[in-house]
Amino acid sequence: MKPIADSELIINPDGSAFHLHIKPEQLAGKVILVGDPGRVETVAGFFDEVLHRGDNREFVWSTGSYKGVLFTVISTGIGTDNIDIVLNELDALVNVDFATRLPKEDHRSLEIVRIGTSGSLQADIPSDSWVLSEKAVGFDGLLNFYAGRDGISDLGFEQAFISHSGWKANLTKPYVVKADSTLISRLKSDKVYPGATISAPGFYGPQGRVIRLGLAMPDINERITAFRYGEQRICNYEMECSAIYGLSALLGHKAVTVCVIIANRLAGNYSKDYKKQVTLLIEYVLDSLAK
Ligand code: R1P
Repeated sequence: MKPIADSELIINPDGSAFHLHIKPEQLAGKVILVGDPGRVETVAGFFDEVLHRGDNREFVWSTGSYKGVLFTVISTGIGTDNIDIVLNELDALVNVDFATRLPKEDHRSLEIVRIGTSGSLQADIPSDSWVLSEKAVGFDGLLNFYAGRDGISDLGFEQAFISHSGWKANLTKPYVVKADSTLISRLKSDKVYPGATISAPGFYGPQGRVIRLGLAMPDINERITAFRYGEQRICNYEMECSAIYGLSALLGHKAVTVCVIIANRLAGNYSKDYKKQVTLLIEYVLDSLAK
């Protein structure tokens, strides 16, 4: 097998991954992803001890122990384009030998939990509650660039959603990927609303917000709220979950997302103090994973 070329997997002179600036020995097996770089300090504030830290652009990270268990927390910034970078570099850090530039023979699987913020699309899921994303619906199209996309997407859900929503033919086809079932069972409790989550490739039009521009699908949010696939319904909008699930499924990692609802789109309201809930959710996730 030929080594992966310098241009395809860029390794910095200090031996760290190109964007993340993490070296293989600095990464823990349990990874917390957050969108906001400021949230990294909130997570690291729970660590008993910080062992490594670094930053480059929007990617701020810290590795430390919580109740004796090692975690790495990394900010991704906003959007699935950043997730493409984060997931591919995380995978390379554990599954490619940076010295020989060859894939390792033994595959290592990371446990990845995204702790995010999102907007509710259901009347009974209020601001300041938590949603556990059992499935992600990708409006973003990132997964369509990878071979194996149809093998991991729930094609029945996908087709039912396309028909129900009146999805426009000139938009990228949505994909639907499941979270890891073991992580779902560790995070499931009466504190979280389980359901499906949409990852949108934008905050305004792609999430049905009208400020001064009209929408290509004016009633898309009403249709999403009403959509059912068997017992399943779509609970919320955010911007990263689909690519995390899709790339994790293709690369052999375990992933789940749990988000604080910071706005209810039906009621038109916004949380007064969502950061308090984010901090509570961080502690809940760390405790659930450290057990
Ligand atoms: C938009 O304001 C951002 O907030 C949400 C969206 O997914 C998007 O990244 O999540 P985070 O709070 O984790 O960034």
